[in-house]
Amino acid sequence: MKIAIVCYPTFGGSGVVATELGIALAERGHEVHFITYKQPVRLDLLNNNIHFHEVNVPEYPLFRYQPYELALSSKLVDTIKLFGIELLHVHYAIPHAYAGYMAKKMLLEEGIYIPMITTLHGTDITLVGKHPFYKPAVTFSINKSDVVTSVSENLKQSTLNIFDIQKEIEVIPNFIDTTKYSTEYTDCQRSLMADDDERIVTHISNFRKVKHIPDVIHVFDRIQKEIPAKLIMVGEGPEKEMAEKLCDDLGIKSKVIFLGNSNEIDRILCFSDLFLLPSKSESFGLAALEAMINRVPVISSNTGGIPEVNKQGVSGFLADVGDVTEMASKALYVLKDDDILNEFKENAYEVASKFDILNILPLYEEVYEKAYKSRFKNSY
Ligand code: GMT
Repeated sequence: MKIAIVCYPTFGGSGVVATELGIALAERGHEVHFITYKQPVRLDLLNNNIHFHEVNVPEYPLFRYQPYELALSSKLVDTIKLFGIELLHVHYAIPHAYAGYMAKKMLLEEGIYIPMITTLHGTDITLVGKHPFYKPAVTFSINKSDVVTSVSENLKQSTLNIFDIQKEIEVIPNFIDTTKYSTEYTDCQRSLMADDDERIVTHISNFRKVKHIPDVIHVFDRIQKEIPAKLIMVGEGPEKEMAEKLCDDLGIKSKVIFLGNSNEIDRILCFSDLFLLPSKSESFGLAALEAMINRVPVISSNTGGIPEVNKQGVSGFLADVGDVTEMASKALYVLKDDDILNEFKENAYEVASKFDILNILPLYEEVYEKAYKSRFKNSY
């Protein structure tokens, strides 16, 4: 099948999921066309089955805001026609589902029907999408999608609670390509990060408020008071400066390493002993899943879809949002004893394996079939 994928090309989870999905589809023989404003960060190889089309928005002084949706829908129309694309999959409702619907309508005027799948990722619903400024347009474009999927059961329920949705929402959880994480991978260069007797605690995110970055630092502060440990903070975002200052104020600056954005997440997770994800809201928690497949147990909040990924007392522990005392106590329980830590590491891997792309990809192919067949009905 010839598939167009629209996504954000950045380090965020929705872009990562869209990119990994496109790569896997291409490996299965589909022709995949990524359409976005920059080559996605996890997409390094283009070939006969993987194409990238850049959306350009020319600056015009009259516009206070440059019309990206307009440029995207025009690019979609042109690319779909030029390559004979059969199906459109948009990741993140805002503004992708909206632009996708406009492209559908324009193409229909020319007698071309293109089914659209919209995958809801989280903040497009729970944070940004529900804002009154966006809500009518988001509701409209979800309802006009041919198939709607959500990355967790929790996100599906939130979507149904927040919006007036007439469409069925299918849950297709995020996934991981287990073959990319070889158990033989030992070139961790752990010694560059910490001494042999130190435990390594890691956090990876976009450093937005929703990630509760101060909780990461307070949990680590309590850990390092009891056992030798280092904290590795990976990512960039608005809360980073505050985080650096907090480490300074707590006198733990020398024990915290800020690495910035990285394309080598597996290398970092390879030497990590524990992953912290104390988010205020999280539809799934892809970063936690990536940690778990690298045998890193997770201490997280119990919000949103995280409990569908991190299993209490098995792959790690969950606590109420903001309960840093409980998170630190469970972190110490996991970290203090080698045997316990090793058991959690193996469990984390086992739990993560259930999200193997081989189990999830067919679910997407199924919805593609369903959407493709919908071309015989008028879904407008
Ligand atoms: O919050 C992020 O990490 C970025 C955001 C995004 O849109 O890229 O992530 C959302 O989608 C991910 C992939 O489906 C999920 O794993 C994250 O849980 C979700 N983030 C939130 O719900 C806050």
